[in-house]
Amino acid sequence: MTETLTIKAAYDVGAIRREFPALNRDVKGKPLVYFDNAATTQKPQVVIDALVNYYSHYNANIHRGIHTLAEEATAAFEATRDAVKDFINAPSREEIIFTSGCTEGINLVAQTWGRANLKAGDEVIVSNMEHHSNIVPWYLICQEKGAVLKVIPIDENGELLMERFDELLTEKTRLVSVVHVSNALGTINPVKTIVEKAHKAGAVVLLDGAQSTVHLDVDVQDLDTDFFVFSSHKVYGPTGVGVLYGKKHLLEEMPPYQGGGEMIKDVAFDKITYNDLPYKFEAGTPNIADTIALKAAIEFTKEIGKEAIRRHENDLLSYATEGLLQIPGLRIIGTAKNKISVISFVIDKVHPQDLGILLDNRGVAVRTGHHCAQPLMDCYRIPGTTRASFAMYNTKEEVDSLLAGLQKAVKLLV
Ligand code: C6P
Repeated sequence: MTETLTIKAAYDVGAIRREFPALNRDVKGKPLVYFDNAATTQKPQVVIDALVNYYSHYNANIHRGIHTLAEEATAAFEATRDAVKDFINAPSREEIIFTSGCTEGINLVAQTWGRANLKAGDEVIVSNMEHHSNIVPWYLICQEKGAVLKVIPIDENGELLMERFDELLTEKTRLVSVVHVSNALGTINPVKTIVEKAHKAGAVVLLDGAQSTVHLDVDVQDLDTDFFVFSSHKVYGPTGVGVLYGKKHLLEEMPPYQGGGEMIKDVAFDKITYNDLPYKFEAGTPNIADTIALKAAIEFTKEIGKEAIRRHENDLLSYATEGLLQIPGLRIIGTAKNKISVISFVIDKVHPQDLGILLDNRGVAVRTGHHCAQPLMDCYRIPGTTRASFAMYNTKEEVDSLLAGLQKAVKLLV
């Protein structure tokens, strides 16, 4: 990055924006306002360059060849593992498993840890604000094993009812799997307390960090979580890569997930020895280019500084919340005290999809629908919301465009 120092000194959002080529484009003749960051963030030039550089200069398979290209590719791939280890403060690189994303990370734990440890009558606890990725894998394994899936309810503000969590925890609880930050509400959950309580009850904990990793400082040792998952594409990195962090003693005891090359030491038809961590869980040729480019995304974020980014995003959240509340008939869904920069809302007599289309006509990209969190929508008795989610490069002027678009839409539709 060329302008890092300027950015650091005064949070120069203009300089940050210049690093993201996609932000320059127009949509329907209007400058793009990209507020769908919780779905996926835009990519800075350094990430795009890392991809092009790999394919242009050292495209090779990793861990297999002894030729120069293979060694360069392996070194770059493994350097991302070290960068991720530091990014989430994991104790060791062996505990960082590359996956295709959050979804695969959770499925991996359900299919390996879950299959090995759950039996009939055991209990798994999730919450009412989970993404489908943190419901369906547990539903499947609980069905297979005869285990029971229990749900922590939420209140009207979108906060977990912690006293109900206390009641749900029993000696039968084997695992608690909750979202660190809700994608549909923005709520930051008290995950440290959840981990402490679950551990006291003898259960292990998985935290879904899909939405938290980009906004908060994640320290898996401080959280003391057993498993943590996130996706590269939500932290300014490429799609198709994710991370599963797991405590070493648990990963070592878990059976492999997929079988194939790389995850083995010795193969004979009557006996197979598995590879050491982390490779035991990385069968086949991985997503080399995108994993390498994830390191560029992490370094980019670190250079700007997560704290500065968070301050900027919080300003946008307050500014947008104030503005949205002036729109007639608008109700914010998710009013927790502790929130990240995600605002979901509904407007009386307006369907979120109509709103999404009208906003897109003005170049404003938001997400509409149930946000892959149908049980949460059922809880609020709504089919879906309109969601604006802010990233490091968004501006108050862009929020003004959203507000103007909403004012117009309400006049047209109500
Ligand atoms: N949420 C959203 O627009 P993947 O698809 O594996 O990268 O991430 C899944 C996932 C898991 N948990 C949470 C809390 C999430 O928000 C997501 C992805 C996107 O909100 C796409 S549905």
